Amino acid sequence: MVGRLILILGDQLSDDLSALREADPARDTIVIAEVMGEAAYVPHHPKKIAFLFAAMRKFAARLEGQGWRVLYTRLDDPENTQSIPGELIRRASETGAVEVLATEPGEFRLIAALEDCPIPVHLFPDDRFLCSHAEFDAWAEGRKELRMEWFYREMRRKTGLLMQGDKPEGGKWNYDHDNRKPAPGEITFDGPMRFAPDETVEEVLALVEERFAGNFGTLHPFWFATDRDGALAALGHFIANALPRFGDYQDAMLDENRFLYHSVISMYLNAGLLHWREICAAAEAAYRANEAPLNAVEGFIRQIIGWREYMRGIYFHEGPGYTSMNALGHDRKLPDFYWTGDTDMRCLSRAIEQTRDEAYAHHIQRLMITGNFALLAGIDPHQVHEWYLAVYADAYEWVEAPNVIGMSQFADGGIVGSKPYVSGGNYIHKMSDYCKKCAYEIGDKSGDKACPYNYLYWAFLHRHRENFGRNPRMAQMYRTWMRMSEDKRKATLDSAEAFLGRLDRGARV
Ligand code: FAD
Ligand code: DLZ
Repeated sequence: MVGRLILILGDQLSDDLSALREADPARDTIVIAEVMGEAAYVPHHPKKIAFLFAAMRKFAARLEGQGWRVLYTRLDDPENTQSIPGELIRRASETGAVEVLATEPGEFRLIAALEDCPIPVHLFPDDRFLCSHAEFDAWAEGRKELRMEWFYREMRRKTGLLMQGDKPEGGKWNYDHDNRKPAPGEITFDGPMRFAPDETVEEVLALVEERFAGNFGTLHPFWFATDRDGALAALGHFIANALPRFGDYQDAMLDENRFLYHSVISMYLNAGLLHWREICAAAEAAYRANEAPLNAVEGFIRQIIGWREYMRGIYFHEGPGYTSMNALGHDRKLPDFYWTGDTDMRCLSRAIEQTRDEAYAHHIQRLMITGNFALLAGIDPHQVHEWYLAVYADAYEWVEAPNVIGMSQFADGGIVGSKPYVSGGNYIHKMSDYCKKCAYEIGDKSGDKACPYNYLYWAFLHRHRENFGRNPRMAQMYRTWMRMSEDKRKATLDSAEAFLGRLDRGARV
């Protein structure tokens, strides 16, 4: 019988992959390939590239150890065609294979490329997720609004996680109102588990250093896990040391602490080194053993079976046009400081610096610092999307795009959110200590020294009054705006205009 090729992509590094289940080790050949087509379609952070290449090399060795025949292409292999379809064609001619089995990729771009491949590629559903496309579509069918909370309750029922029969544990589905404490003075968690580079990682670091030196992001020190055992250890470290306080300080931010009580496992989960079920089971077990409170465990599980699954559902439900949506008509260029951190706004410079150093920022930094600023300043959402896709180690379009185009930039016109996530500086001041070291004055609402978030916030509401003026969830803010004196409103709008002018001229802000 003629053998087939089994394609495994860089974010499909799971033993229990649908394409692998279909394969026969006696006749099929696995193809794994480091290619510029994937490594350069956006300028990925060097840590993200190194993480994936090292994890791909180790996963290939693991499969070989299990008895699979693996054809692995290294980036610097002279025969490398530098694209996934190109490698499939090359490997097919080497092996005589006439078809390819693959698990569905997480980006429409690559799905289309595989569909156009001259060799037939059979795509199997990516069932490493809890909710299939068909199940999400059925849930969405006929609903006026696709709100995450309702979807999440379905997923709780489906999994039985934190359930007492058909009732939610503790009587409530969602403990979010307990999860908004500002940053405490002292953090008792010293951050994610760090892994010293081994020989495979060192080899990849040298390659990435040579080939991707111009990309935004620092490669060293490189501390990510690059195999399943490491990822499991990092998960255990979080569950034992940080989960109990995850809920309380989920929305907090600190100038000197990059991780607070966050798990920092998204890059492992999204690459396939961890599975949602084992993560949620570990969190639930900590609750049942009285080692973590309900607000923390519910909040954490909600991120994974709620937000994560919901975002993927939205991406595939909305289709390839989603990333081009621009409901608010924003067209300003992404400021250069997103690539340097060179801004006097302390919160932005710190969030961007840590993104540069770690290929990581936690949710509130992504949403309320970099995302909030881009939305208030009217930046082109496609440029914002490409930035997020490039700079974070956990970024793939299926999860990044609904978070950016939908949740953060409201460019989808309200598919993900019922109102835009915008705030003035006061929210940042309340939830962080950035403002203490900022060159701008958080208490000033207009003028050269005022925190730009303050006046940009009102200018955004004013600019989009036709869109949001009748939104009941925003009525209070519009009433506050209209109660301000005309002089105050004018000073606010003038400050915003002057600031945006400076931004457009490329002046330091
Ligand atoms: P924790 O705070 O410890 O949360 C636990 C897990 O829950 C995460 O590991 C992640 O798997 C999941 N999760 C939490 N929130 C979300 C969410 N909104 N959507 C999907 N999963 C979620 N997450 C990505 O995985 N990839 C992205 O490219 C990405 N881009 C984002 C862009 C913006 C503008 C925003 C606002 C959020 C984005 N997120 C993205 C969601 C979230 O910020 C990250 O999942 C989280 O910061 C990862 O860090 P952590 O592992 O420490 O998460
Ligand atoms: C992100 C990424 C990078 C940087 N490099 C590769 C690669 O060389 N080979 C590969 O198979 N996958 C890579 N990936 C992950 C893919 O881009 C990812 O599979 C698609 O974007 C679909 O989610």
